[in-house]
Amino acid sequence: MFVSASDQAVVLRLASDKPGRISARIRMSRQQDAMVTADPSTPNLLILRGQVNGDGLLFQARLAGEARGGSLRAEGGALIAEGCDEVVLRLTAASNFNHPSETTATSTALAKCKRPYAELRQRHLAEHQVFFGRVALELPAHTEISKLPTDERLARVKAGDADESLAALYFQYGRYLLLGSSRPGTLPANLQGVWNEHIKAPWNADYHTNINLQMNYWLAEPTNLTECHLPLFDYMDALSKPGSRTAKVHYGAKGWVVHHLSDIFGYTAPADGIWGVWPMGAAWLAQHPWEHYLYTQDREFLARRGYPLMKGAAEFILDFLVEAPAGTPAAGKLVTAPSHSPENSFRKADGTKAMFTYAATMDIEICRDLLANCISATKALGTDGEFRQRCEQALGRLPEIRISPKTGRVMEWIEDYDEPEPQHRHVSHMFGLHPSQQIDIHQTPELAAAARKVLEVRGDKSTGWSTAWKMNFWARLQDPERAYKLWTMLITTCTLPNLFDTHPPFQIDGNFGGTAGIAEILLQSHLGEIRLLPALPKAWHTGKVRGLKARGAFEVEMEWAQGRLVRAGLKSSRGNPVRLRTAGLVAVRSGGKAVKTRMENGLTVFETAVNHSYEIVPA
Ligand code: FUC
Repeated sequence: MFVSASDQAVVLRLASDKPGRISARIRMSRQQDAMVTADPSTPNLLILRGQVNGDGLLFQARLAGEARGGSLRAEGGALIAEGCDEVVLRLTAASNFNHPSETTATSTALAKCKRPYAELRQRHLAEHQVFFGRVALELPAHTEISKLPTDERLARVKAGDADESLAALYFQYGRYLLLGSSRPGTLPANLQGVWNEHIKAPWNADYHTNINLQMNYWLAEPTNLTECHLPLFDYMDALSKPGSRTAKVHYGAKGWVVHHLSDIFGYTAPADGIWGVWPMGAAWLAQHPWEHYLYTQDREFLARRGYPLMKGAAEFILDFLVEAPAGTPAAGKLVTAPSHSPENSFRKADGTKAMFTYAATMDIEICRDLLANCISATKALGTDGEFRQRCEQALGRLPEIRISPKTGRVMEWIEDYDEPEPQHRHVSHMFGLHPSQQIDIHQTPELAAAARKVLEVRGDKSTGWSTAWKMNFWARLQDPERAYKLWTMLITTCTLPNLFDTHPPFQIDGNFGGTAGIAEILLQSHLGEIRLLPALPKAWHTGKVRGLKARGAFEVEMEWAQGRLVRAGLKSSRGNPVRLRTAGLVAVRSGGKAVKTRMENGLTVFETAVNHSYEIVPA
């Protein structure tokens, strides 16, 4: 059975090695809101027709059976196969969400996938492998264990046995899941990807934007699935319209805003509870088109799609920021208000619990990220000088990230409040460490040390996505064994037998965040540097990877043994210069010749040419 993107159908083949042995009663069903009938005008066709809750979206599925040998007939809402050599089933489905008619959509799709089974399968494989085959990862493997079924491997690891290549499988599975839930032209991956099994899904299988939706896409660029990122931009385009209405109605502001949850019907207003008053969703999402540009260097995309989304999000922020009054810790600075640090609370001086404040650290970090990215985008495009100036002025007036004199930790709020829940799963003020780069072990070591203290107190044990995020934090802090510990916790405490992440319940963000974390352990490329094997744990002492992407439009392969780089290959598709951070000195060659390098602050720097490959070996 396979789900074919090229033929937009689920295809299932039932066969036997002996003739005439396939007899089956084949049905379609849904718990509610749908009816199945055989289509009287077409042989061997079942149609499921339904409407969500009786008044929502219309949906339909068509199941067509085709038999070789024996007999096949539709009877009482089922297909009855008797004594067949083979039965092939083709299933198409659609709703009227993005089709004018679910009936036309399903019947057209069915008419299009008439090809023989073998051809459908071949087309499916060819299409899939274009994406999937770009990346290969090998970690220390035990051949016999690698052959065991995944649930058995997981059970062994949960019992404390080593199985490093399970991380490689998990990594590829994460890529597979993104490919299966975020192909160009579809909706982006929701909280369950596309694998929600409930009528009423946890959190409505929607798009939460205070971590979850963004985490779903952290792997898209580094793991070479840039096309899978595109549905997110379509979704952002769609949200930006209702989002600009919400900005106007709720804040009297220009631009567009999204609060902590959103859905495919354009929900952008505050929801759920007081933690819903978090107008930073669009500003955080706007990091994604910029990242897409950084990895691809596609200026056309930036000009046409990326920058307009970023600018709209920044216009809201520029209107939303207010000057903090005299006598406050941020007096004269531009701050967000109201503000809160996603879903966390603090204790006020009188001992009561509160959620609202102004200038929560994450807000300011998101604003800094967005404004800085907009400035870079206007420079890259050579446009919008006036807007750039507005961004520059605001950027210069944001409060700094503060370290608590009391605890030595990065402060989560503008004041040094006590925390009623010090181990809260959200670690929002670490946005500056990852996915942003305002806190860095090499470039801002004091902040990095203070971030470390935050993570120590937050603790390692948490829910699925939170564990995955912490894995990325420790990779950024270049602490290999701690990143590995978080990986081990992710796989042993937050993973279901089919490798789905569990919050609990099943939530796909942890899979995607964990996959991104594995990439982050192997390769980093923020702050204009490329870092090879920045957080390689002892257990992954020997391995190989190819096809990872680095910002600046580079593709990287690496081979390592006994924890040391043996060689790396780097393909430059846009001819950008490389600034390389490696554990020891390296030599660079291209086309059999030595490439001239220079050292700058411990980095190996060299120029590259468009579509040239470079070999990096320990000197
Ligand atoms: C955020 C998280 C929850 C959950 C939900 C879908 O609000 O705080 O833990 O993951 O999204």
